[in-house]
Amino acid sequence: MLTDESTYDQTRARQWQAGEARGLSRRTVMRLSVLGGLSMAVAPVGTAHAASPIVKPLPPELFEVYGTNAETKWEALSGQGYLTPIDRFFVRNHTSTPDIDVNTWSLKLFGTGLRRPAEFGYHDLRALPSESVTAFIECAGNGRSFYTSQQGQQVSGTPWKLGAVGVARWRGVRLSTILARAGLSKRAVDVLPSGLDADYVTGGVNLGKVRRPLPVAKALEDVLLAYEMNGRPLPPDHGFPVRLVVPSWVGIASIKWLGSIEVSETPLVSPWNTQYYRLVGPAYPAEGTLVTRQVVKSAFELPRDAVLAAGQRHVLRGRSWSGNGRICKVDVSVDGGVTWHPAKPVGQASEHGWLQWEFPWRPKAPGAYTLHARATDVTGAQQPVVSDYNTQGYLFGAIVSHPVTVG
Ligand SMILES: Nc1nc2c(c(=O)[nH]1)N[C@H]1C(S)=C(S)[C@@H](COP(=O)(O)O)O[C@H]1N2
Ligand SMILES: [Mo]
Repeated sequence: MLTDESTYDQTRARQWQAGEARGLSRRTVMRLSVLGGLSMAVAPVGTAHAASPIVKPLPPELFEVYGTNAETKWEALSGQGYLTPIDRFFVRNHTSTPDIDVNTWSLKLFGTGLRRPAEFGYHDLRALPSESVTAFIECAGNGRSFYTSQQGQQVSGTPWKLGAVGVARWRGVRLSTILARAGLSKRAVDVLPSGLDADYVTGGVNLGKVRRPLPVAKALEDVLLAYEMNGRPLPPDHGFPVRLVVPSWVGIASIKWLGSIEVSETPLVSPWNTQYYRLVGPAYPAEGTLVTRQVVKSAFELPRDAVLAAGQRHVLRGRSWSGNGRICKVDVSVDGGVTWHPAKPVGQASEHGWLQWEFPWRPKAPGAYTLHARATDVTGAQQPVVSDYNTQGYLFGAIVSHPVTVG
């Protein structure tokens, strides 16, 4: 089975180039100018939507809004517990949050990888054995703006700072449970979940429903069909009535407003694993590298350009997380990265969530300071000083400079 992600990607890329994958012909994809000089339009700000594309309130002290998307302000996590509260969890919508009637909603499973098609209503899912997982959902483009502000590189896409991530407690049914009920074929290779939000149209091209294939191995490992978030029914903006939660992988894998899942004995593709969510740039092969797992990151629960009083004791707080597993160590620098000191863990790190930490600091002299936090995960992966450039600015894992003023 294709559990190893780079093997998976190489295999799929080969099959796709050879015309063996279904879902989008290679020619269509090339016409959309993929795998090469990419030009991805940022969602236009404030057009075409009579109503707001996001249902929940987006007060400026909690969110920064970019068109159909809103990122959490890190200072809004200060004083909060381990989980990101729903009222401040970031939202990434390709179009708008749809209004779905749970009484007529159903999830349809079909495809050559199943013995028979199957359909589950909301109450059918609720009646199946449930499981919970604490996991972050993070946009692959989280931190993208730092490619430009720290590395001087132009990239396309929403210019997120570090707030396109949140950790929640998700409850639902394992994808493996319903695949087993539908009769999963031993020859099934890919699973393609599809959302019920409007078709995504960009640059005059309709790319259809938001959807992205997953290898069966990951689908069976730890993927959840979630109907609860932090103990409450999934809110509309986060996928009501049911979304996928694909722990540790880029947010696009966690399809919201789930409507159908195709299961196939032949590899599947969609624009979201061919045109988007590939690393394309000098450090990568010509066809690009698929993004799957997130990288290591850290953030301070402080506004950028925070003002701190000189001569007083402050406690700098923050959180670090990684798609490779739990965080083992966090170091902080208050002198622009010259000297590093261990931060103190607060509570436990979890495998798919983050680690909270703190660092006491008594700055003596007034002036401009640059804070840095650098995490290391269970695999030994540590945040680098520079992230390899890619045209769409995914996976910015480098240490982020956080300017503050001591006054
Ligand atoms: N159906 C659907 N699912 C989707 C999206 C979308 O626009 N439509 N956006 C994806 C992306 S890019 C991300 S980062 C996450 C964001 O999840 P959130 O809005 O609950 O934070 O949802 C993913 N699932
Ligand atoms: Mo995303």
